[in-house]
Amino acid sequence: MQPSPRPPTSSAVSTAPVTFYPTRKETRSTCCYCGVGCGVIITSEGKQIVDVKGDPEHPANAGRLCSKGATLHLTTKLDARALYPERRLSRDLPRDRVDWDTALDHVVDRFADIIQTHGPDAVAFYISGQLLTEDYYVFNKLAKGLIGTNNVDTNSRLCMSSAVAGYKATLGADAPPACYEDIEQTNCLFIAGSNTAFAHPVLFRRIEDAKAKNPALKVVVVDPRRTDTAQFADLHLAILPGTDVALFNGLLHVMLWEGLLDMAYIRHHTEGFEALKETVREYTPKMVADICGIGEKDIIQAAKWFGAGPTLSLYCMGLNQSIHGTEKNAALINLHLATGQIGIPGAGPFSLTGQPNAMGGREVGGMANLLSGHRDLANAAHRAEVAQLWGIPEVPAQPGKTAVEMFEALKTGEIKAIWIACTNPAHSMPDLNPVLSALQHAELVVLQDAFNNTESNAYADVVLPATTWGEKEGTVTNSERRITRVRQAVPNPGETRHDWETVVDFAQRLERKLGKANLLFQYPDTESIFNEHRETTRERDLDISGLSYHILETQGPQQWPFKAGATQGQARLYGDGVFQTASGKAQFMRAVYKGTADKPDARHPFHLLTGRLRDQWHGMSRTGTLAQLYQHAEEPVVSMHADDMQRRQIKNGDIVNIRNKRGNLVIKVQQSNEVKPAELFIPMHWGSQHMQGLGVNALMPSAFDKNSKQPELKHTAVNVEKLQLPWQMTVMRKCNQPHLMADIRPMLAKFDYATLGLYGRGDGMLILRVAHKTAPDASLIATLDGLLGMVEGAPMLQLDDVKRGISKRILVEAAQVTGVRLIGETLAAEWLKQVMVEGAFTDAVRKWALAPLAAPPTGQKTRGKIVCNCLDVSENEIIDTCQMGADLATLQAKLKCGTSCGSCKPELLRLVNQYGKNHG
Ligand SMILES: Nc1nc2c(c(=O)[nH]1)N[C@H]1C(S)=C(S)[C@@H](COP(=O)(O)OP(=O)(O)OC[C@H]3O[C@@H](n4cnc5c(=O)[nH]c(N)nc54)[C@H](O)[C@@H]3O)O[C@H]1N2
Ligand SMILES: Nc1nc2c(c(=O)[nH]1)N[C@H]1C(S)=C(S)[C@@H](COP(=O)(O)OP(=O)(O)OC[C@H]3O[C@@H](n4cnc5c(=O)[nH]c(N)nc54)[C@H](O)[C@@H]3O)O[C@H]1N2
Ligand code: SF4
Ligand SMILES: [Mo]
Repeated sequence: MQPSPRPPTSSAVSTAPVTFYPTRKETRSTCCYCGVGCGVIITSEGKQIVDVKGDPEHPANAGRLCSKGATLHLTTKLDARALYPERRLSRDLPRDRVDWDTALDHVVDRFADIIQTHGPDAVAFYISGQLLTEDYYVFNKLAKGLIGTNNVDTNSRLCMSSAVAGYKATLGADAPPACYEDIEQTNCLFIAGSNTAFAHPVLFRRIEDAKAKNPALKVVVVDPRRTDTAQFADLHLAILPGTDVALFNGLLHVMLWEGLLDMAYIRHHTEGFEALKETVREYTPKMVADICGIGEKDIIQAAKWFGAGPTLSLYCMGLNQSIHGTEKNAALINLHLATGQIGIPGAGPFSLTGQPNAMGGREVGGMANLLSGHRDLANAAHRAEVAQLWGIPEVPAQPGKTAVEMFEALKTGEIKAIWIACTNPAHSMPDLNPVLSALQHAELVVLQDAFNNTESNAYADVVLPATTWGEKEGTVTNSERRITRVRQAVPNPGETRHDWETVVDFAQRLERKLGKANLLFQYPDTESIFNEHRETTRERDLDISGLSYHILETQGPQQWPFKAGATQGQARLYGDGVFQTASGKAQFMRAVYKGTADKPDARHPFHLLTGRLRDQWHGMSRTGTLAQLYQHAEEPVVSMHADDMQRRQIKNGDIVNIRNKRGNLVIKVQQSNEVKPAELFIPMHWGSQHMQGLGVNALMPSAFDKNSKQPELKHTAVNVEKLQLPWQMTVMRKCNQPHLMADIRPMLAKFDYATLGLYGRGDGMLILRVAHKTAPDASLIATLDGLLGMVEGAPMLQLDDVKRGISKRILVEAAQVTGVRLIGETLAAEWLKQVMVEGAFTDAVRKWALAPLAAPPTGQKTRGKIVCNCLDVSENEIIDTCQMGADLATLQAKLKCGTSCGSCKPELLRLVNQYGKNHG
């Protein structure tokens, strides 16, 4: 779809929704992806969102969007949406469409029955950092306030809980002290376990700008992989996985030795330094270099830059997702405290949040160990305060189950019913096999999701369809503590309901059923929920008692704290050196290096790392519906170093089995110099919706940090074995049938290797790639041909050479190639993909289709992956131009790549460095 022409910009009050002419409306809201929290302006016509652009007035992005945010309007088709409530009465029956009353009364009856028979801890809620603050608030109150269980945990346990624990252990409260503007004011950016170029792209644009303006700015990146972020750095510390604590202790050791610490700050504002000194004494550069697998000189260099400051640390899952994630966080915060680099411009430990409202979830205390307003469940006074605010006798003291524990308890039957909202645990939890068996054996699984194309959907007894981006009202908080309004641009599609409405409706029904007075859930709108939440923050570190929807409407997004009487929020915290601890002093934490849960051994010689792709979002229920977003990384692959490939006689594109004691994964190999020898990388996004098997989480350990309970989703040890799967098939089909992908999906499991995805622009095409030990049953292929509409009588060219095992089918409709099915050698697939993108049925295609040859006609060039998705510029075009001596500016001028959203800029720079004239 082409973006529609834009109406003239308005001079009206900037933060209010603006209407231009009757059919077209502009609505200010936020991007629903990452924690940068970019403001967007949605253009809609009636029920349809037709365009999106960055909000120039939003402080997080000043009008910018990344490749995901800029394509949000193209992801609003309804094909993959959950639009109606569904229910099944028993596991062997399919789900039927039912009305809301039937669905909710069913869940109420089942919950009430289980609670009355087995007690409130037999039910659980597993929710999400992608819910809005108001949604989150009512879920939390439903569990802890009405039902009386603390079994409410969220996917933030897989994401931010080590950051929370790290902040609390050192600074006394869960508050990121810095803000985005610090990027422009710092002299040393210390980026640890964060691939900002991919995961927080608009922030990375600010980093590029800051570096351009201030060449003295040093960027240090700590990441085992040579990511685009790492390649941008002045210094890349490619540590061995899991060794961050040793590195941070080593940096402190050097800074102590070099006299780079702020002893006055340590004396006046901290406690515990003497003990920490004891710990870091042994972390000499030599010892740290050995543990981390890096050079001593680099450790000393990093320490000097960090010590000189001002230093801003940006960190994310490389620190949090670890069995000692809390220590990794605290050891880094120690460095800021010891150098006094906190509370001043350009400095501070800044944990980047992943999900758009990870922060909001923490604010309302929507986790098994937290309570509203950054309170602790373990604290009796906090429990009493919340009980009073809610007007109930008490909040239960028994701690709830955290994510991993919750699914374990579901498996043993201790928890009988689970309500999952806005997350897809059948894809994103570690060690998936037991998780799936838990879902399989649960008495009741309720799934509240906006989409149907998720792994968890198959396990749901009840589906409650939710509104999503562009359809919801409420607020979210981004990484820098900034609260923004989320606004509804178009009416609810189908019978979808807002998440908070579903919870409130359910709660009122449950109150009646349990014979309780109908008082706890009286909310006419999200504003009334926000106002109650606001009350819980009064006098707390995140105090927003001065904030209101009205202020957000008229003055735009605001940072917390925002106390009563204030005219604005606070950009930085702890400027006064007073912390939220009993003594008012920050606490150094003695962090000791402990390594990873799984350690490579002779049978599992590889470190396997996981992380994100630039253009996909988690389980891909939204991004996976848009062909364009597959162009940068088209199919699941494992990245492997050339030395390992050579040693094991593996070629690019070979299929391997990756295995450990928990499970296996059959996947294609891609040679990569981003990983070191003995290191592999697999993106977290691909699951059973896109490939045979469960994806990488079949292999990941559920071992977690004992403090934060966050599992080690970043690392495991595996073996790799090359597979011989000689029977191969590639299918490509223009996507003019909305349900084709869903129809083909169940076939993936029938092959030894299979992947399913999209490609191209506009509606694009579907691509199915299959490999199998021997030729599969003919009926399977016949079924597939039927789904594709590539059967006898269809307008297609067909060639079957049984002896060679080659079968070709080319579907030609209105002089366009709209379908390809190749069996046998699939060498021509890349060329035919390009033919399909361009559409035209040519003589070359006709000749090839009727010849018993597999290879494409000579002289055909493939484009390679699309690096610039906005302007459709491919890697091969960029490399060719680089080889003619182009620098970044010339590339941008000639090919226009990197001139729109800028998400590809780090990669362009890397290609210039790799292939440019001066670099050979
Ligand atoms: N495109 C895109 N952006 C996203 C998301 C998405 O799905 N897609 N998801 C959002 C969410 S919820 C989150 S939490 C963030 C995550 O954002 P990031 O944490 O930046 O992303 P990841 O790729 O998961 O992991 C970051 C890096 O950690 C490295 N790493 C692995 N082990 C270690 C280690 O032991 N030490 C160190 N120092 N590094 C290690 C990996 O190599 C990887 O490059 O992204 C957010 N943004
Ligand atoms: N191996 C490995 N595993 C990981 C990670 C990793 O780095 N490596 N990262 C972990 C991290 S940090 C995270 S955050 C998790 C993310 O894992 P998940 O939370 O499972 O990821 P999503 O696919 O974003 O799930 C969000 C779900 O909410 C639905 N949805 C979207 N909008 C709405 C809405 O408005 N309302 C409702 N009710 N539903 C909606 C979507 O369709 C989708 O099914 O994965 C974790 N798992
Ligand atoms: S950086 Fe991209 S994904 Fe993140 S909020 Fe901004 S536009 Fe959305
Ligand atoms: Mo996350």
